[in-house]
Amino acid sequence: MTSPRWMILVCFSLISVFGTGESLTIIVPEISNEQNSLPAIIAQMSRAIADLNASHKKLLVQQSRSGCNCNPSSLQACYSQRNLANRRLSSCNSQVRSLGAQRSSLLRQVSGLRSQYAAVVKQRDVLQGQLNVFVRYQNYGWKYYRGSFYYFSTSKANWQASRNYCTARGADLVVINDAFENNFTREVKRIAWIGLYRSGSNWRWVDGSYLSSRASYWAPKEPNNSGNREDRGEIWLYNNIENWNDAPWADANYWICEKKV
Ligand code: MAN
Ligand code: CA
Repeated sequence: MTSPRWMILVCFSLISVFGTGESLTIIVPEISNEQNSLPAIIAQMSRAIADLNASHKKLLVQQSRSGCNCNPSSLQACYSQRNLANRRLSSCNSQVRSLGAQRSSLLRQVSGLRSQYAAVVKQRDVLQGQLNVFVRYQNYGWKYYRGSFYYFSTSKANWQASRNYCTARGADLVVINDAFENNFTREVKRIAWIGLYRSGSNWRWVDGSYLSSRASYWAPKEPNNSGNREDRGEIWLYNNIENWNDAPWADANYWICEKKV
């Protein structure tokens, strides 16, 4: 393209070479040529400007679609939106952390509740078992007293046969542990076998324990091992607190069974 500046430059060059006198005749046709082409140049430039405007518009559209506008006030709005978004994000993060902590605390609570549940189930089963025992002995007609069921026999047998009757029913001959139980068993008002036997020079109960002097209720002068053949304990002088006697195992007596529950 030929620009006016370029033409002026040509003019000065021609003047300097040929002098002002004769050179004008050469330059004038050149200028008039340039003048003729100006409208075309202007049209061309107008098209270029229109193209630029079009592409600028396009870019602006693209920019607005991309959600960002580059003019200062829009940028300011963008920054404040970004700051707001950052604040929301950090608040979200702290909520996530707090929820995580709540979750682990809840998980701990759940595992605690699980073990409590297991313990309660275990207790329930123990209680159910005890209840079953209660129902069974109640139905046999046994008497409940202070944690045990008792059976007072209505027939007589030797000590071992009496014991066998009790063990066949999940019980054993009575073990008398204290004054309450002693008084309760005296109510039989009969001579009756109890779970006491001589082992060498010691007296022992059928549960394996040794007779304690604190809970011993021999009648006066008993045990005397009369005839050197008395090796089992019986309720004898049942009207007295101190009522037991030692007697031969083969004697036929009533008996008392006990089942601890
Ligand atoms: C008397 C006392 C008792 C003994 C019986 C045996 O009653 O000597 O100690 O056991 O006889 O029959
Ligand atoms: Ca005796």
